[in-house]
Amino acid sequence: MEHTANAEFTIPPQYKTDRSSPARWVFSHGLRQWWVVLIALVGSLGNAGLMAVASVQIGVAFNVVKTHEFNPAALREVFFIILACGLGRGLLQFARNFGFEFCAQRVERNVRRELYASLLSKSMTFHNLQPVGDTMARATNDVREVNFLFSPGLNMVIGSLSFLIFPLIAAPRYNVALMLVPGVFIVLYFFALRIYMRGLAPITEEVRASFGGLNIRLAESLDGIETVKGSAQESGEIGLFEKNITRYKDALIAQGRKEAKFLPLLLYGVALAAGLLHALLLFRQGLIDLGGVVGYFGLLLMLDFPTFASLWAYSRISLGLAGAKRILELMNRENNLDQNLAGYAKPLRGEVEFRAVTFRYGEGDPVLDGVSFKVKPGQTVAIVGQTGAGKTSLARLINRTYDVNSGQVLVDGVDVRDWNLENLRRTISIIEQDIFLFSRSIAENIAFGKPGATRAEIEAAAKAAQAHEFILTFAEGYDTVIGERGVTLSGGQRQRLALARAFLTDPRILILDDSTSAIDSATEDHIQRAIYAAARGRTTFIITHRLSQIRWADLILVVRRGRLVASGSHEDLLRESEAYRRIFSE
Ligand code: M5T
Ligand code: MG
Repeated sequence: MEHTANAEFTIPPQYKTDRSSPARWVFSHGLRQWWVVLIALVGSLGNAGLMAVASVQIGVAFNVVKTHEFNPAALREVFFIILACGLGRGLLQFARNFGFEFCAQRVERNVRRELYASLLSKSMTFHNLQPVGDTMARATNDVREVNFLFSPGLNMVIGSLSFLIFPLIAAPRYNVALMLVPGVFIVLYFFALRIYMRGLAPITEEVRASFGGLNIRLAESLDGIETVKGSAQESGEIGLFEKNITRYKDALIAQGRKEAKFLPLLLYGVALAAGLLHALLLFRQGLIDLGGVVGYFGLLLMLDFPTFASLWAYSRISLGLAGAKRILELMNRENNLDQNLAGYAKPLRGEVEFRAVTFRYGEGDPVLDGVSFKVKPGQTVAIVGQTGAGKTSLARLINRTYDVNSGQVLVDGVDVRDWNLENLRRTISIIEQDIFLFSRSIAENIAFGKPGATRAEIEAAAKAAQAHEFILTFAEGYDTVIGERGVTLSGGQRQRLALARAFLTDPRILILDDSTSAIDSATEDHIQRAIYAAARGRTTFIITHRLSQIRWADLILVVRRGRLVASGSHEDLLRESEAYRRIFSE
């Protein structure tokens, strides 16, 4: 079993949705918009009803014209009814389209919100395993498919289903027997639809999945564009991309082929012919009049809407459900959230202890094995060791980015798993090996952990972190937006911004993962001073190769292949540890 910190922060849900199946989930979102859906339903049914009335009236008009003595009053009446039906239908169609469109847009927004909140609450293990490109495809296009499911999907489906039932309802007006053809049509229609939808589901799922695959590749090669170019692999990457687009194209063609074989198209033609024949036979027997034949045929023509609209409307539904399935799959993965709200939440002093900690990523070999040490509040600890020794991993266990597999990590004598997670993380700052900056202004980047910090606070933090000077070299100073107009920062500058961030949030425990940066001596001096200032008054872990930093640490931990091979002060270790001496002789 994998031990990871699933406990992240819950963002209060906007409302509860039923995540047990894609259809139910979509339904539970749609139901939230019940009043627009109601408008849309009234629009759909009303529109179809008025269409039926108009068809019947055409039959009436036929009878009026056919009789020998001309009756202008009767004809006028028919005219006004048909006119009223036409105007009424215009309004009702508007209500239907508006209702479904409105519903679709609101559902899309709510789905986005739900998915985003869910993604932010996932553990690091989840994000490490889940390709960004795939997540992006789900968060953008699959969400869009859910929108299309409502409009035009459900709009056309419900609109056309209304057209399906009115011929059946209105036929007995002429003769009960005339229910036969529309009745049989409906039964066969649903039967054919069921088979069609079943065949379509795997195809639309493949359409969505291949699109996801396409995005994974795209995101990865753009993300790694420097590597791709640096090793002249452009044509190889294009070849791989080609494979992905071809797969997507094939899926779409399969969908088109399936749609083309849609059976109701055939049924419709047969129904029209059979219905007309049936009506004419009844006419011959004197059971209905000629106006009846015309009116009835007009009713049968209504079946063309369900037939033709369903050709693509049901693909929209199918694609929407396939999209919903992928979104749900993402949200439902790993939902055993345990953020331990009831957990320990006292102010943190900064004592850290590892007790026989063993840790591995996933099912791999142990990355840390039997690590034990204890740090008093306010001490500065240097973690040294060769690359891949497990230094970064060790640091990540302290704030529960990951959980141990066995043993314990204690902060202030309390197992980190018993801490209220938000409380724990708020007072522990990790400055990662590669520092991420948002495409926002420098000031906003510094204030990231403390929204609402004043400019004076931000500047004070930047000064303490030795960042003030270089920030002022930018034309717009603190308002310089990173990533805009080519503004990027060097490794050393990033590090000082991250330190400024830490000064501002004033954590009790500061972890600085600095093992790979190689910096010129002037900058080194700046950073040295910044770190020294940052370490004062808090427990500080520094992962570094720089002797100058290691020297003044209160405690040095020497990690080798996941094991703690020595610990103590610089002098002690120089005297006692062969492994420690070796690090400096390299
Ligand atoms: C220790 C493995 C890595 C190495 C070992 C971060 C990370 C690491 N590993 C994973 O399998 N998955 C991961 O997400 O764990 O790695 P580390 O802790 O990053 O080592 P380090 O910080 O001491 O190395 P460095 O190069 O930063 O000095 O076997 O494969
Ligand atoms: Mg590292």
